[in-house]
Amino acid sequence: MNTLRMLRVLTVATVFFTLCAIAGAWDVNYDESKVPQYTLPDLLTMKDGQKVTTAEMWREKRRPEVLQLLREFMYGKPLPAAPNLRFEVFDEDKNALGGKAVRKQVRIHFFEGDDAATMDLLIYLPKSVSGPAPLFVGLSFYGNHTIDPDPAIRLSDKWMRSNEKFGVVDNRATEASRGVRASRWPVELILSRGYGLATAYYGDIAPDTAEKFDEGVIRGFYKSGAKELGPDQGRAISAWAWGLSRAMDYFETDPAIDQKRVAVMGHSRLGKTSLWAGAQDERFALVISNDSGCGGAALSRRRFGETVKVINTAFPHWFCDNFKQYSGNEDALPLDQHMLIALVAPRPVYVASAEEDRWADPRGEFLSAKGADPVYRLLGTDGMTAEAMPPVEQPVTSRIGYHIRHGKHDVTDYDWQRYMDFADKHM
Ligand code: GTR
Repeated sequence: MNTLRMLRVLTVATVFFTLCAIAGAWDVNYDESKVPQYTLPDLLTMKDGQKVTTAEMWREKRRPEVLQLLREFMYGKPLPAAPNLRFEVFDEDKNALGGKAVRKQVRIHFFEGDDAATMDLLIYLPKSVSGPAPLFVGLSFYGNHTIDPDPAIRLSDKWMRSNEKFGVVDNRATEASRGVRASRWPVELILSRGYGLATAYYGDIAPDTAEKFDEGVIRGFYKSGAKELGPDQGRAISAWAWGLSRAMDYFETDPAIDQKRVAVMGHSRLGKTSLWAGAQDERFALVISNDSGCGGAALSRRRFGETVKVINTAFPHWFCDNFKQYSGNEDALPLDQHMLIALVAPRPVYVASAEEDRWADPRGEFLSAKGADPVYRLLGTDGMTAEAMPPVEQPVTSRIGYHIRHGKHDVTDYDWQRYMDFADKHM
């Protein structure tokens, strides 16, 4: 064999074995019978072994302990308060969407200085509601201008993942991006049911890449960026959740919005984010997870679909560095995702799955919602009334709500209709 040929064979072999190693290392399981036996940490037992028997004890002792565990080992400690927060309302139209809505756009300046991070909040409020309107708030993957074709929505000029189909060229949105994600944000349907909708682009807060995630708000606090973050400090998910709380800060100043009825909703990685935002910030009256999967509603210990190792490898910038020691080591976790959901108690929480979204482990999502039930009961609510996972499209609407719908990893009108039914009942 000549040298060139040998080199080629060697290269092909190296690539082949590397790919095998990755696939083997990830070893994704989709077989229910292969889900390992596991024991979840008991929500109502303190670290020192004491049993939590009253609502006060949950509130005063165990809740802070659980919150601390999730901060230290998974999502990280949050960013500090923003002392120089400023709201610049740069657009207001009392006759938007053909007269159905009031539209506002607000630039939230997180820091002083012209080139510091800002987040643009887009708000539609129903004109049919007299008095302050209840509202859903959520982050989007491609910017406010993608949620509706309304030409008055300011086009994002921030970094985003290039996407030919969505008109994102060289990491920037173009006019062709307008309305491309409208199917996930049925603005008129939401307004017709008497709710407002507010969105912001998650990349305004932290760009979603391992290389740049600190170029948004994180650098506003830590001048040399990610290098300064300790192993228990939050990264992108923590920053996105922090951003949602800053949106809430704005709502508190706007008399057209009912600040006591703000629901936080998110899909997928942004569903992990809405759960974490709602867990920490009790001003959110209702918390919704849409297909949030691993690191969101799904129990890590089941190791079904995406696992801790896969998520930490593919997205090293999402969770705090301490979480990486649990890659392939789930049984050692001092927490699991039922604890995240329990932090929302006694506020209503809704977990939604999709039948074909096995990567997100629908059963694991249901089981963590169910796992939070003892806390909800202790606090005097009906918790999760379903004993077992309900059939497809038969929603459970107790204080912990749940549905699994037909179809894929996505947000559909079916999901929104159920969220609004649930909000009508509980918020
Ligand atoms: C996937 C990731 C999931 C989920 C999803 C999304 O690549 O593995 O955890 O977050 O992305 O956000 O769409």
